[in-house]
Amino acid sequence: MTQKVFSILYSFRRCPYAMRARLALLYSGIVVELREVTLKNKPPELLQASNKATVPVLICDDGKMLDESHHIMLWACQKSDPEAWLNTASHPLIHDNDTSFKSFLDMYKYSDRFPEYTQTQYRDSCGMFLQRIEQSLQHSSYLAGKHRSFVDMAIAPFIRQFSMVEPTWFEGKSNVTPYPNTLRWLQSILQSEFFRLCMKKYPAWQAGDEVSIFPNH
Ligand SMILES: N[C@@H](CCC(=O)N[C@@H](CS)C(=O)NCC(=O)O)C(=O)O
Repeated sequence: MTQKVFSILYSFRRCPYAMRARLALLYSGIVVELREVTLKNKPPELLQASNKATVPVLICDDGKMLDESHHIMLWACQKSDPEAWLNTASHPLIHDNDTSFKSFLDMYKYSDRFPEYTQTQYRDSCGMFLQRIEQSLQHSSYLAGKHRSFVDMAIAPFIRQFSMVEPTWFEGKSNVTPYPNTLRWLQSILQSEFFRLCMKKYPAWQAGDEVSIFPNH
């Protein structure tokens, strides 16, 4: 009997890049072997596969290795794209998310490591990007129209991180919410069954462990 060979995803549950990769795999109906990584103690198999030493890394069933989350999303959608997500795969917001917004987000999250400015100043710097998201969502439920697509899934994990730095402020519990459309959009994604599946917990993997399958319904 031949054993089924799955693609292997090295992942870290809370990493926004790994999240977007898992979301795309889920959307495309691709089942993978998931190897949950501890970032402080990465398995040698991951380091051998990619010298970038970041997650996510996908070892495709044909042996190809992908170590950029955007490429993993594209690979999944090229296999199966029932809602035409690929139409928004080159959306300019994705590039800006991955470059300037991500840098400001890190400084906002870890403002104690960047004492040149205050946390609120870093939050304001993130605000330039958030305003664009907010505007895109003014007349539509999702970033590129009525339906969720590639651009929403590529960006939502990062906005989730932003929202978690000062949740009371973001959700408007202390005053008014600064980004009401973004809050509504984010909540609809985070509360979906789809996202819940993407966030299921897996124990840290090491060689010799039993295979863990993603998604695990
Ligand atoms: N450009 C990469 C970035 C991936 C990335 O930076 N992932 C972080 C975790 S969120 C990581 O693995 N960092 C390495 C480390 O913390 O040692 C991608 O899109 O996949």
